[in-house]
Amino acid sequence: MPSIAIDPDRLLGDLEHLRSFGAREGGVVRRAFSDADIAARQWLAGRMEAAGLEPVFDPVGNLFGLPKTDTPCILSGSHSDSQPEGGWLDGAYGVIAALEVARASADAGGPPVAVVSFQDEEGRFGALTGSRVWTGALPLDEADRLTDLEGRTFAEARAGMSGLSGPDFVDPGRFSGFIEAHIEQGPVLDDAQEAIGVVDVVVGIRSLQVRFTGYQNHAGTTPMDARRDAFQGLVAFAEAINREFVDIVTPSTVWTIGHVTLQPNASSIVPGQADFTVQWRDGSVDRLDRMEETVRATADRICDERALHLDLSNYVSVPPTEMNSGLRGSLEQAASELAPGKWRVMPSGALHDAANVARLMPAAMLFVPSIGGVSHNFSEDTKRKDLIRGAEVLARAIAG
Ligand code: HGY
Ligand code: MN
Ligand code: MN
Repeated sequence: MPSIAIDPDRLLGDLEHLRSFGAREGGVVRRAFSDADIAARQWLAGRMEAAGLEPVFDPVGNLFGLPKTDTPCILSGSHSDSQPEGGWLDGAYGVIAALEVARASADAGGPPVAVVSFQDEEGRFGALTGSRVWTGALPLDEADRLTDLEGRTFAEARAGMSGLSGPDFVDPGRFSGFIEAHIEQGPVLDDAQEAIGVVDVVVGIRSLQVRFTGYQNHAGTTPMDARRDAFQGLVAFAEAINREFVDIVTPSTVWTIGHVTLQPNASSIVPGQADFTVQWRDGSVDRLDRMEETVRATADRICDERALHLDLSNYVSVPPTEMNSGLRGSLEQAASELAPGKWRVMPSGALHDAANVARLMPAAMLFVPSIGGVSHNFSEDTKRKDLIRGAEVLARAIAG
C-alpha cells in the first residue's frame, strides 16, 4: 500500500478558506442552511470535484464527495455548519482533513476515499440532524417538522437548498467504514501536551425544548402570591434538577440549560412564557434514563405547583456509542508511529456524527488538541502542527 503524503499547505489553505464563510472575530457564524453555510458547501463541492470526487447533495443538505469506484470504500468527514457562535475548526477540520487525505491518496495511487460534510450537526433543529436522517435514526417526515428557535421548520430551511439537493440519499452500502477527525473541544490533550486522541466511546445525549406558560401581568400591581411567573418556574426547575441529580450523576456527567427566551422579556412585565432547552450527557444509558425521568417529573411538579402550562418538544436522544475496534486499531497504530508517546485512548464528551454513522457501519474518531480546551467559542484554535499531524494519522490509518 503506497504511503500517502498529505500536503500541509493545501490542508491549511483550505481550512483558512472555509473559515472565510461566516467569518466573525476569528471564529465563524455558519448556521445550518444559512447563506454562509450554503456558500461554504458549494465551495466544498467545487473542491471535491477538483479532487476527482463527484459532489452529491442529498435531500437534507448532507454533501458527499464520491470517488469513482465499484467497491465499498472508506468514508471520512464531519460537518461544516457551526454553532451560533462557532470556532473555525469544529467540524470543518474533519471535512478538510478528509478531503486532503482523499486527494493525497488519489495522488499516490492509494485507496479511494469518500468525503462527507453532514448538515446541521450543530443542532439548529435539534442535534446531528443530517446524519440522524441519513442513518435512519430520524425519519425525514419527522425531521421536517422540527423547528428552530425562530419557529422555522427543517422542511422550510432545507427547501433553501432544493436547487442543489438531489432526490436520493447516498447508499451507505457504498462505504466500508467511517473515520471522523475532530478537534477534542476539551482540555485533556492540551493539558497533557499530547498530539492525538483515539476515541473509544462517544457519550450519549438527551435534550428537550421546554415551554412554561404562565400569565403576563403588571410587574407593579400584581401581588407576588397572585403571579404565574414563567421565569420563576424556570429558576425553580433549574435548582430542583441540580439538587435531584446529585444522587444520579458522576463527575463526568454534564447537563446544561443553554438557551432561554422570555416573553415578552420586559422589565415591567411578569414573564408569561419561558422557552428553554435542557440537555444532559453521559456514557451510561441507565443514567441518561434516570436523568430523563427526573427532568420530566420535575417539570411536571413545578408546573403543577405554580399553575404553569408545560409543553415539551424537539426531543433528541443519541445513545452512548462504542467506536469500532478494527478502525480504532488502525488509528492507534498510526498514532503510535506518528506521535509516539504523545497519544491516548479517550472518550468523547462532545457529540459527533460518528455516533450516528456507527449504527450502519464500523466507525471511529481521532482528536487533535484544542488550545486551552476551548470550543463553541470564537477563540477556538489548534496549533498548526497538530492539525497537520492529525491529517497524517488519518491518512496512515486509511491507507496504511
Ligand atoms: O454539542 C456537541 O457536542 C457538538 O459539538 N455539537
Ligand atoms: Mn463538531
Ligand atoms: Mn460543535
